[in-house]
Amino acid sequence: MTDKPKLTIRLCGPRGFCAGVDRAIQIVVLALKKYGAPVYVRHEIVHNRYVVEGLQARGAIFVEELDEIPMEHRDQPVVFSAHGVPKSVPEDADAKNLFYLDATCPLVSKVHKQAMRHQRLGRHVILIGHSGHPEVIGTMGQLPEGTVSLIETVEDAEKYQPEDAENLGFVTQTTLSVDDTAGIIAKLQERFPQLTAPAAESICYATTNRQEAVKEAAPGCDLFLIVGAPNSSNSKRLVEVAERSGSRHSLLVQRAEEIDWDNLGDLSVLGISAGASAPEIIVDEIIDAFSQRFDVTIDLAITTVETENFLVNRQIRDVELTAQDMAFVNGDH
Ligand code: 0JX
Ligand code: SF4
Repeated sequence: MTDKPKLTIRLCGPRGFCAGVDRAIQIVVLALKKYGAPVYVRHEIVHNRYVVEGLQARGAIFVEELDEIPMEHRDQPVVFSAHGVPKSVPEDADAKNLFYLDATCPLVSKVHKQAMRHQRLGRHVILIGHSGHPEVIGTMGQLPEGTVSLIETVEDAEKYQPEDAENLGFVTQTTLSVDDTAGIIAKLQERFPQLTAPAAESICYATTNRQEAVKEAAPGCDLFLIVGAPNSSNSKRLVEVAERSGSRHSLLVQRAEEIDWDNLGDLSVLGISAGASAPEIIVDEIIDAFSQRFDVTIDLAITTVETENFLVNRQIRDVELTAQDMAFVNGDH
């Protein structure tokens, strides 16, 4: 007999690392093995402190701009983060004679290509996304200034005044709310019936699947915890989805130690998921913390199984990872 209160945890699947995150972390680990420390990384490789600190411990140095790389280290590699970079960044790296490995997710690169395609075909590009996010900066930076307009909300879509309403094409950030984005696109299409969609959906499979699983699990939850960082767009969208889909409350949490146990309210059903940049080891840590205080039953809420896998850059495919490296790359260690 246990005197702990009963708690059902609805554990969503898919959750946590996506193929693009897995690949990006692998690129830094492989570069460290092949070229030795330090390896510079422009921007957080993915938006997660645990991952960043783990890589720092292995010899990675994080910078926001290439100028921060000291002269004496300019023969060491620099990795561009999973979120993508404006065209000016590889150009600047070439000008500085830096050796770079691009860890931009292939699905972000695909959006870049779609944006460039619109432009090549004479369309003004509308990018739906969040101002200031590195992916938005990267996608806008594929195109000459003045050829792309950022739309963040339905209100922006209502107010937008294009120069030529007959020649418009859109793309989106990969990590947006599927439902909010559909609303923005519907408004734009209503106003500009000639608006051309990208050849393939911009919101990626991982974003879509994680939102779908949270949607399914949320009704009847007293609380939904999303493991992720405050600067992680896809994780923040999961918090919104949980609340809109019927969880009484929803919170973003980076580590178990952040949980405010005295203010969780009455709990009998707890939903848990994790953003695409959140390692599974932190999900485990949080479940363990609940198990110490509650008599926990885990209900898996699996909506699909993902099999995507993206190859790393050619230059580092010859390097082998140990079991311990693999555990880190997969977020299990
Ligand atoms: O803030 P985002 O969701 O774009 O990035 P995060 O949290 O690092 O997730 C992984 C990278 C996603 C790129 O599309
Ligand atoms: Fe790629 Fe999507 Fe993962 Fe971003 S969230 S890294 S676009 S798979």
